[in-house]
Amino acid sequence: MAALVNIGDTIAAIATARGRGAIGIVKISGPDAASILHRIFEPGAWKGGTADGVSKARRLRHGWIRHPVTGERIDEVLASWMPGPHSYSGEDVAEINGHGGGQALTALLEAVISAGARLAEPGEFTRRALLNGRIDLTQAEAVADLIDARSQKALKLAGRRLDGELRRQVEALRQEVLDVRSRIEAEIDFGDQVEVESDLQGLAALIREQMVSRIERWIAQCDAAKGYVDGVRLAVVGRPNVGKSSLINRITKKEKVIVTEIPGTTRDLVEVSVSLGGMPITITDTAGLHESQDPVERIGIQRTERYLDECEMVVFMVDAAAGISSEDLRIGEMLSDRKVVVVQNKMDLLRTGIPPKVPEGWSGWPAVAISAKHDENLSELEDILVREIEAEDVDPGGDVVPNMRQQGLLCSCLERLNAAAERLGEDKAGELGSIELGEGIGYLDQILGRCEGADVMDQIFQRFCIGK
Ligand SMILES: Nc1nc2c(ncn2[C@@H]2O[C@H](COP(=O)(O)OP(=O)(O)OP(=O)(O)O)[C@@H](O)[C@H]2O)c(=O)[nH]1
Ligand SMILES: [Mg+2]
Repeated sequence: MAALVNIGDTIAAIATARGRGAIGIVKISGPDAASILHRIFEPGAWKGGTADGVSKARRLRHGWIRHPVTGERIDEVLASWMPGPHSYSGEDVAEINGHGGGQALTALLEAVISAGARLAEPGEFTRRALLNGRIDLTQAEAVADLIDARSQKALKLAGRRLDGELRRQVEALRQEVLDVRSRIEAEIDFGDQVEVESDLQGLAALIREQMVSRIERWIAQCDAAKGYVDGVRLAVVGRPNVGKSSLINRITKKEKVIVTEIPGTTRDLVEVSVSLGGMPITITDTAGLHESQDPVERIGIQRTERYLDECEMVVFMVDAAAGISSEDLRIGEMLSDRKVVVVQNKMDLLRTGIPPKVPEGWSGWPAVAISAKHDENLSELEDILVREIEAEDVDPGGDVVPNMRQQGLLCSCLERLNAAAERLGEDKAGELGSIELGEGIGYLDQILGRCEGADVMDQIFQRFCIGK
């Protein structure tokens, strides 16, 4: 990525997704974008068209791409060029709309590279937009978050950061912290003089009431949105043979995992991704929990137990027909501090149709009786899962919500601001308070992308796909 420090060259990449598709786009950005396009573009005999190539800015032009060395015609395309600074990267940009499909696009890209462009690094078009001042770091990150969005809500949250609103709010906060700092400095310098009223306590209160509370709200909103952004991990656990794998197959509507009447069928953790209520969910099938002598099964059980620490929610499945056993009670105890939904499976085998009463200790957990085999009550189960997951969610309304990186920096900033407020409450500790505030400002600067080293930027842009 070191090459990125130099943005003087011209880069190119396939901008559309890999695989079959009606249209695919190769994007070129840099000072030679137009000349590279002219070199390989042969205008079509369009009625009313001119033969001067794609000279008109921001107009699609029909034509052909020829390989600059072999002269071979590669694809029939629509091409355009957008002179900087009014382009995505802020540089001269050319775009070639060819036919989709891996081979056609690779051939197009190869022609562009042969004509003098360099293959772009991940996120390099966006990084150039940042370096050219067309967008700020919060907007650049919003682009990556938008592309990575796993739910409609995550998409909306990223969209709100795309227009720079977060930058404006963080900048406003930064200015307020800076103002407080200047006032402390003034106290330190002129504190002995009568004109300056000594009010370090008042400044501490101002930090707490105006700034700390705002950052805390941001952090809480990030936590609330986490499920929508990262997805929720959910494990299905229970004794062997209760029907855990059957449920996974029902929810995914595929024969994803092996189901047999032999207890101990599942040994590995098997993850599947589904969307419930617009939320991305990873459901994990696990090995049945019991005392096992089988060494392979025991490893599976250990993995299940470890995984419980990683997931946000547990579907605890029992066999309604067999009744609640002492093993179920043991598993229930193991789950006591988890977020649990109890599922009583195999209700089709219940002659009475009434599932066994759940033990006292489980009464805080929502319970539902289903038949995974006969597809009964599964939508009720899904409703309960969505409700339980959403119960954690606080709607941020129209607010901008920072992403995970920004949240981490806000947490660090919060610590420093709290420390500053504490210092200011102490006798003659104005200077220390000012240092803490300075560090807090440093974290806000990292959100804004100011004074970031190349390595930090590399890390941020590594998340991007090539061609963005
Ligand atoms: N009658 C009935 N049988 C079921 C139901 N769900 C699962 N079964 C059967 O119960 C047996 C075990 O099902 P699995 O889904 O493999 O159970 P599991 O909990 O994954 O078992 P392990 O992987 O061994 O822990 C299979 O024969 C299933 O067909 C149900 O709702 N009703
Ligand atoms: Mg299984």
